[in-house]
Amino acid sequence: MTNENRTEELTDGFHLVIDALKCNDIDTIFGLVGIPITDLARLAQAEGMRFIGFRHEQNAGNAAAIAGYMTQKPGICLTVSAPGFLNGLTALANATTNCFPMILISGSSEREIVDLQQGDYEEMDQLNAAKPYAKAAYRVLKAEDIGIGVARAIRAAVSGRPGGVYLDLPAQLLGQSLSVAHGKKSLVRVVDPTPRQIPAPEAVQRALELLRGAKRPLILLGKGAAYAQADAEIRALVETSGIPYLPMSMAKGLLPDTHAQSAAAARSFVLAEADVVLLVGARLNWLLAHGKGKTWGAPKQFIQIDIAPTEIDSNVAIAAPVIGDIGSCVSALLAGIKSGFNKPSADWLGAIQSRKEKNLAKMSAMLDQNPTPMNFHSALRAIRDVLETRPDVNVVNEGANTLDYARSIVHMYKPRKRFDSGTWGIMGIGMGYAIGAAVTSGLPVVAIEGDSAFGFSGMELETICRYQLPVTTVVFNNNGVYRGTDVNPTGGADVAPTVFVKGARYDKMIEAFGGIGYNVTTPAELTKALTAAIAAGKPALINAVIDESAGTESGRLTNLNPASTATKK
Ligand code: ADP
Ligand code: TZD
Repeated sequence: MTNENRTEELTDGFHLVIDALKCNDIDTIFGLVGIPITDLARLAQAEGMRFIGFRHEQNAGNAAAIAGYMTQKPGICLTVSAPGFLNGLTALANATTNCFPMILISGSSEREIVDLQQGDYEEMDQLNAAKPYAKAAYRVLKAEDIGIGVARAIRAAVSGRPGGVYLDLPAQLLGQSLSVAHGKKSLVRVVDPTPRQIPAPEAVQRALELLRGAKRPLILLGKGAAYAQADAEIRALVETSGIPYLPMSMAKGLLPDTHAQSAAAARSFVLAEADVVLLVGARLNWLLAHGKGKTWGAPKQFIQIDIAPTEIDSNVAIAAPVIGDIGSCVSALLAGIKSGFNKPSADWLGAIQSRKEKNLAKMSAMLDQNPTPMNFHSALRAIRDVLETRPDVNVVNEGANTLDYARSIVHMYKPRKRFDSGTWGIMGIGMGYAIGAAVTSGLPVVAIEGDSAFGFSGMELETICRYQLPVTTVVFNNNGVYRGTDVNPTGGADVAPTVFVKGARYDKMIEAFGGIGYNVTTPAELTKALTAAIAAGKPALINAVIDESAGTESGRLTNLNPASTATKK
């Protein structure tokens, strides 16, 4: 072939999607293949990206979301159209709710068929279905727009308040061709995707004045504070000011849970008694009793650091909003505190300390018991002690009692190592988060799971074994949802709505895929199994037999059950 008649070298939509992701340093896709995206997954792998294939899209989406939370880069989830997309949508909605950056990319049917509702294979108007549950949703129709579409999705996911973004890629787009030169030019590398947002000086002054006038100040750290990766500034603010702090569950470890200023063991006391509360990346939603009522005791004034201005006054009046990124806002407050601040009074700190000691004594009496069978406390004591020796381990946690007790018993020592049911209190994040955390960090994961919670994503044990991930799942097996002792009041053959098969052996499930299963009935056995499993760095599942009468309905959320507020006849 001579130079003159050589046809122009071509690329296509498949290549451009991969090129656009790689051009923005995205190196991993979590997904599940099928028409029309199988070749996209193959190509990603061929081009050196990691493709982690799941057994259900919701788990792939959860893995992507937690990867986004850990890295500040959007996690990518790839699915097929309609049902695959809908399976992934739960994870996208959960990511948006939790402010985690992720992008759900789904293949879709052609517009002309979808819009006339002519009944295509897996037909659905996915873009409009995604919109209410995503921070943003985009569709690309021309191959030359793939670069800009991916750039837009990335920026929407990570800038400002992070969230889930949907990117719709119709099958025909993937097959469209374009000259290599034109394709290359169409790629966009996103410059400064998470720009700093500096708080207004007067907002910082207002906050400092309030803090300086406080008699009983409190700092409340949320998962936004952990996400922001401003660990050193946050620690300096806490330590320089001397103000006691409370971590929300995913902010545990931002400072080590054993830190002297942690008021976690006196949580109810400080929430009720504080007069000025500084919220750092934490929303006053149901997890904080909406900032009012009995939990919060006497009236108080709030300072709120958040990147989203509309979060302010969402539940109660905020006296001093500080809008900006947490790193910049905390640095500004810290500078002010360094230039003059009286540490909290000995009265306030002493009152917290004595409440802490009282509660910790009560807790250690519970933890020291050794009932047979194990209860939540004795099993969690064993896990706490093993994890104390391995602060590098990522912890995933879901369930009702299993979540509530683990949150207060298992200490965290490093930031962004605890991943749990989060803002929705959702079940089903377990194996997706575990896989996402293992793949993203390359470090071991221990997933502490209620038996019901585990069931939502349990089939991903195969995925864990397939990729030989260092994930140890501990199933707190108490034979049911919350507990296993309910009975069918009619005496009929069906068991009660909360009851599962008694004495199930979840450890056998992982053995089916070549993983290591343990069945443990005592804290000593649990300690031994967990230590061995973490050290082996191989897929393992520990079936921990828990007293089936140990749990309470809905864990610590009994007050949210309608029956508890309904007028009793
Ligand atoms: P928690 O459940 O731990 O209380 P939330 O998810 O309710 O935490 O709150 C996280 C908050 O952090 C959100 O309001 C979000 O807008 C905010 N946020 C997230 N990232 C940043 C950041 N980099 N800078 C400032 N605020 C942030
Ligand atoms: N479905 C989804 C998606 N999320 C939920 N939160 C629930 C259902 C309701 N639910 C809870 O809030 S906790 C829970 C369910 C089903 C399971 C509790 O049982 P468990 O944990 O075995 O996981 P414990 O430790 O035995 O209480």
